[in-house]
Amino acid sequence: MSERTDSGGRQAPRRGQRVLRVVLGGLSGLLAGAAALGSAELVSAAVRPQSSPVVAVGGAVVDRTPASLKDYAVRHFGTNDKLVLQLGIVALLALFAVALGLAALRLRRTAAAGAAVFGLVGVLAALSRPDHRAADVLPSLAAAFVAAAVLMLLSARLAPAASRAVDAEESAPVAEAESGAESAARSGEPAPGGEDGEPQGPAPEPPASSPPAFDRRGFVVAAAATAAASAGAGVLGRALNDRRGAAAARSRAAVVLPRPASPAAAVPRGAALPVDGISPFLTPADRFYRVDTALVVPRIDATTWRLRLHGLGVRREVEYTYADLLRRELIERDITLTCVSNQVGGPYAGNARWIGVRLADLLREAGVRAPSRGGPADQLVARSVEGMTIGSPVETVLDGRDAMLALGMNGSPLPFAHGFPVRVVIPGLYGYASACKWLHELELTTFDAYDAYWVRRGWSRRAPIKTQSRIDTPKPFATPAAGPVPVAGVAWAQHRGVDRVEVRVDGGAWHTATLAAEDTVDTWRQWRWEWDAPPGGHTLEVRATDRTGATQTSRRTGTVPNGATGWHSVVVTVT
Ligand SMILES: Nc1nc2c(c(=O)[nH]1)N[C@H]1C(S)=C(S)[C@@H](COP(=O)(O)O)O[C@H]1N2
Ligand SMILES: [Mo]
Repeated sequence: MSERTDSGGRQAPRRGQRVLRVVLGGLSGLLAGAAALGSAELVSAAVRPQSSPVVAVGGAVVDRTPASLKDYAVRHFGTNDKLVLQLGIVALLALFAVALGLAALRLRRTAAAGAAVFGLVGVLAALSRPDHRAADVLPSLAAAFVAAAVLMLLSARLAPAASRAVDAEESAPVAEAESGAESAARSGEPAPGGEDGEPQGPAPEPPASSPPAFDRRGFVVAAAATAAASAGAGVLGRALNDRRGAAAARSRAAVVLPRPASPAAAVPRGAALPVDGISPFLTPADRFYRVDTALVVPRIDATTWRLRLHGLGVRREVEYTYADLLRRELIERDITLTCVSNQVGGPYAGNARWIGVRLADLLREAGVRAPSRGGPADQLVARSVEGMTIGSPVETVLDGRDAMLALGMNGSPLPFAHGFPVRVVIPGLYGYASACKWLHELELTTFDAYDAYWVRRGWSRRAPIKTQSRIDTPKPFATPAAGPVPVAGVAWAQHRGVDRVEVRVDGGAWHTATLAAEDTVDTWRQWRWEWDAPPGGHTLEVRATDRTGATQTSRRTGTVPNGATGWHSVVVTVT
């Protein structure tokens, strides 16, 4: 196509017009994106919160995240990893929307088709989720349609006057701007005649002081209407999604946990050491680490929740309601959970008092036998409402430890973030291999036949928790005063028990730390060592020995595939 040269006198106002059009083009794109998100939010309220495109795309990204990257995200963003991911998706969406808006100035239909393609990404993401339902594609479809429509609407207002007149006359599809109309649009001159039935022949040139080359008023009205409608749809959708959560919250508020038939012994008085900065022996629920792939915390109504138990060696498939479980004999136990993604010295371990149903009882009632007793299934796969799968050895579940379906945490029904209404807790296994939250199905199968979610992403099939110890105080780079300095922290070796903790300074001799009283072999133990600290820079190191006699190896390994090893060390400057 031919470049045109403006005659000098008209250049300035025209450049202003052009810049304005470009800015408004980008704005149209952003508005189309906002309208897409708003309508998606509204439609997702009718389907379910997880079907929102940002959540679906984010979930699909999480699903495709290899072990090392997941680990990186957990390490650097912690529980904010999901927020970072969603902000990233929204930022990408905004960039793409601006690009589409600019493209629509020239290639209106092509840009609208681009919006549709973007919607398709949402559709494919929704369909790729492990727990997808057909209706999950609806919010993305709505978003694509709305985005395309808004883009057409707004960019039509930005079209040069001549082609706009045509748009106004025909309600037929807007002329695609690869025509003469488009080069005219760029040069600010009227179209020499377009394809889609536009009048041929030169139109009168607007004078230099001419009114805007496009429909400013029309654009402002359409843009304002779009902004208002998308904000309205978004707010309404959010409100409807929240109301859905309210029924779940009511069902949780109505739960009265019965007294456990087998209560936990009181925590021994000596289990908690009076040291500032040490992790509390029992971790309050609101300070308990959270690691999961759920971009939206599932809010499940306990009154409609069901648990299905089936698979290899199950005599007859069973279904339980929440009330069924509450009516059963409950056990109460203190158990320390640990995430396999916890770095040496990291924060992803927590100790809570759990109330629940003994898992072994349920399995035995259903006819399940341990592999060592001839049972055909060696893997118990727990599936959550949002599609997480977690596989645990049947042998371990039935070996007498307090594996349970937990209903309560620290005396209250499970918080939503920690799995309400029901989660699995198995002492001694990392969370990804035991602790399924928002449980919805238990299936007996074999490790040969099925790989659970994280196993498919490079983590080990079987994952007992490694013996670890952590220095809670002093903190890294602390500057304590010379003299007695308490060095203290926690050590864990779930289901084996912690036997000894030792501390050394600057690679010198190991000193045996004082261990707090043991609650159970399934809980961590606090420890403390009094250091007579001389001035200067020093490195403190800790290591634990478990009841099998095994001492933590000094060899530093990363978390993938089955948990980090190495000694935690802290560098301080004594003043
Ligand atoms: N449904 C579901 N359950 C899950 C996960 C998950 O992503 N989804 N993450 C597991 C992992 S990796 C860990 S370490 C524990 C963490 O439990 P918490 O968040 O209650 O501390 O939950 C496990 N259960
Ligand atoms: Mo984990």
